[in-house]
Amino acid sequence: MDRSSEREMATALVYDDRFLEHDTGLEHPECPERLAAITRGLQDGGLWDALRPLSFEPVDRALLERVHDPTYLKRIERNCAADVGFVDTPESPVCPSSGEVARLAAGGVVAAVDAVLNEEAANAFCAVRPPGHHAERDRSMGFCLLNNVAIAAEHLIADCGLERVAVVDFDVHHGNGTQHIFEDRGDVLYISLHQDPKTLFPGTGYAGESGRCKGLSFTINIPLAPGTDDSGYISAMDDIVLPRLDAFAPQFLLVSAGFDAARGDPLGNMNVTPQGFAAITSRLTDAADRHCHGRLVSMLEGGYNLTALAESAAQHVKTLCKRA
Ligand code: OKP
Ligand code: ZN
Repeated sequence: MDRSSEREMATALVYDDRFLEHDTGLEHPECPERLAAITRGLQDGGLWDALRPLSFEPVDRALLERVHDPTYLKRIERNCAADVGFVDTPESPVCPSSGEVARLAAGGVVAAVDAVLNEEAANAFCAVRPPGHHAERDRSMGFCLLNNVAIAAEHLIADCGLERVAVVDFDVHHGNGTQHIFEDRGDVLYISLHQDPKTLFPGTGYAGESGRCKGLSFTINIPLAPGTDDSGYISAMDDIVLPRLDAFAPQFLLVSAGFDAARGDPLGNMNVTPQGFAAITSRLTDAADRHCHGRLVSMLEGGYNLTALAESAAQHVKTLCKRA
């Protein structure tokens, strides 16, 4: 096999320096330095040169409007253009370029999905910001503007014709936006592991929230006690996530990869080590191998301790590369 065809099934990377232009102001945890930490972690881990960089454009407007309310999209544009400073909540700060940066991030995850579907990459990691999983159809929450993972899932179903897409979200916070966007549908399985909502933002994600109508039982919430470590996460994966994924048999696996369950994260209270993130990730790549030829696209959500973020993301990406 020549070198170019070896590269064909590498792990793809979505990254663009323009993601650094989303300026959240002084002392905001969701800062550009997060991506700088990740790119440095990938370089220090010897992974950077093994990744296949993808090129991408801002997400298509028609796709965006299938996930988000046009009134909300206009509000993002207006608040950016008028330099209002935030959208809907001061927790979601914006600068004049934030709307365009968010559209570029969403376009990046869509390009990653296309590259994997077209067998130009085995799987992909998207080092994007702003994050997405708290963004509701019609409003911003918790640092998130556009729901990147929901846009990727909707693209797979509406544009690519898939019938079953699974989303696994291991960010320490519950992905309320992703849950709500798909809670009445049976074609997108949403599984979230997160810190007990009694103890953490956004206060949703109880085990009893399990979907509605056709979506009943296609939302799986796994609240975990503060302090949960690698062994607690691995048990939750083995006992709940993997059996549920196996029963659903997804045609594509999307991952909301937040690294704020890491030990030392300033927003979460969990104790996952970089090796723990590798163990979670290998279970996900194994599931993708069993059901969908390894098709998996992972995208960054949270993670706010820069050292832990760099090491955790590197272990996550290293594990993706092993399958490529
Ligand atoms: C975004 B992601 C209470 C503070 C909560 C919002 C946290 C958003 C996390 N007002 N702050 O899931 O990492
Ligand atoms: Zn989070």
